[in-house]
Amino acid sequence: MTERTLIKNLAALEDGPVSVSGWVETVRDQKKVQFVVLRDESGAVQLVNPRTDDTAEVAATISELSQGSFITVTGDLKHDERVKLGGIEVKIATLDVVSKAIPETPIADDTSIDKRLDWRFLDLRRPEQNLIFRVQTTFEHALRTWWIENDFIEIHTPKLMASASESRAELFEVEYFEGKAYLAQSPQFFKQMAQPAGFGKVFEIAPAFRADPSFTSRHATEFTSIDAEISWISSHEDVMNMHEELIVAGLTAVKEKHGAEIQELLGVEVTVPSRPFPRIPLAEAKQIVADRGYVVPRADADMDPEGERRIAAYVKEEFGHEFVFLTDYDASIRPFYHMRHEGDAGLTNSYDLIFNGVEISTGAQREHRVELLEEQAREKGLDPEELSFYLDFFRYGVPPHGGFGMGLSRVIMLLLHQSSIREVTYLFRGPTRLLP
Ligand code: AMO
Repeated sequence: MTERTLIKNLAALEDGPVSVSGWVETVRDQKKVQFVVLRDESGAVQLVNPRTDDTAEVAATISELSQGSFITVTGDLKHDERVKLGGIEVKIATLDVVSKAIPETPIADDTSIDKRLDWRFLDLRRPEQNLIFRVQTTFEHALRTWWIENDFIEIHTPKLMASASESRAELFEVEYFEGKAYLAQSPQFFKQMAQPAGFGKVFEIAPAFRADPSFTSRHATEFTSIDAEISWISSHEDVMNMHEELIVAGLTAVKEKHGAEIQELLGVEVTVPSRPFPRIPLAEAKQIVADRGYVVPRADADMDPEGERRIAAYVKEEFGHEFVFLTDYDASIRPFYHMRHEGDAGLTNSYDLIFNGVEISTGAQREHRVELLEEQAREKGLDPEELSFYLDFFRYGVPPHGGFGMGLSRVIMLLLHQSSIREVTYLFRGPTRLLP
């Protein structure tokens, strides 16, 4: 038997016998000839069956063939420039229906996202979706490669926690034998633990959970968090430098491997950003958008989504850049573990990274002096007793350190100009979605 060839590899073969397997995308059942478009994980090809006495059996099978069925076909590959789909065609010799699909497909391309998610396994058959997850694979692989080349250690922190990892808000509580546990909102405390542990530089790509009841295009209740934490920094500037290098490595790989296909299927040009990315202190950013006609609602608050869009538009116009670091956030809107400015305790050594108008990441230098850390925790209404396991990390010697957390699906959404993280999450989790 001829071995299976992936459809993307057919074009490089000479005319002759081949075997292909995949699912039926379309059937054109004509009087004199039948056409089937067959798709697999790598592409699509046209299969042809001229109706003759010899091919009557195959013809009958094709007439019955439902869209979506998985089939294996052997036949003769022929290069023919007239064939629109890739200039090749397979003339069918045998057709084996391996798994039949119910003929009425529950979704179409114009079905609402919510219904498409109900049938995600069918939705994912679209070539655009397949591309999104190949891009994600390349992006993650490039980050990992960069980290490994730069001597980072990969860690896997537990997702079952005894206490909140970010704040008491948006916390999932689960029964845990006689007591309670909480799902990790981020690996924050335990990636920091690697610093007194003497690991130097660490990273993790893992799930994080937030009991966030909102239905925006950028929030999920479970998401993949990309985290890094490094020792011996002088300020958050060092964290931003590492963050930039990593993003450049990720997007360079994506552009090289998928740039042409992303342009063709999604109409998006991938730009590898130049370094350094623009940096604007938050207060200045708010002033810039105010001068351009939009006042961020609360003076003491974070940028709101409209503010993020506007500052991104300014940066694009002014610097031709899709990324901007907003820096030096007020201590009042940052967690207790962020280090404050030397000489101005109202500001933190922290940043948010905005990509195409949406926050993708938060980073900071951490406070490593335990007395200050305790004081800042108390200031935020936290009980140092409850945090004692964390505060202990800082009592036995610890280097200055910092890091960031970045939402994977936000990066992919903004990179590929998708309307929602639902489109780029393999299986989305939200307040009303636990299936499939
Ligand atoms: P923060 O809470 O800002 O910071 O989260 C970091 C990044 O994670 C992503 N993110 C989300 N993505 C989808 N759905 C959500 N509900 C959601 N919440 C957050 C965003 C966000 O920018 N420990 C700090 C990071 C650090 O300082 O190292 C933290 O978790 O892309």
